[in-house]
Amino acid sequence: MVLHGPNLNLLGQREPEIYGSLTLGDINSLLTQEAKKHGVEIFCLQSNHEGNLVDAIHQAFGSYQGILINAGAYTHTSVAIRDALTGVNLPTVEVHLSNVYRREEFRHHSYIAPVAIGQISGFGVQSYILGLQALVNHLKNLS
Ligand code: CA2
Repeated sequence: MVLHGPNLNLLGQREPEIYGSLTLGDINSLLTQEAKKHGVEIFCLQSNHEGNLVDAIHQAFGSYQGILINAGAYTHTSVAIRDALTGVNLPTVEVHLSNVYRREEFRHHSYIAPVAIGQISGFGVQSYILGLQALVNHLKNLS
């Protein structure tokens, strides 16, 4: 399951200097193509609402093998999303388009990173592609 958090629906329409010019639809298409190369299926969902993201994480349990998540600003605030990830205990990779460590101090802390396999930040859409590759590789090594 691929989860996109708040405001990521604005991609391609605002702040291209930070987040690039691709839309969320473009990113989902690129991820779908990449997934096919690896013989896996993905389901992509974006929400601006913390509870919806929590619900989606719960629904991933039993239906999906792993989670690729850009929780947007909730990365830095949401104990609820972290608890949901801990609760379902699915392998999770955290991604960010921008390098959060080059930005404001409040973006340097992630509630998700300690419960994720790993984090990829700063490579634009490549962060998602690399994150998907890392997640698939991790899952294939488990089986
Ligand atoms: O770099 C990332 O991927 C972020 O997760 C993006 C979040 C930000 O709060 C995180 O610190 C880092 C913000 C997403 C907002 O996306 C927009 C896209 C276009 C226009 C406005 C916002």
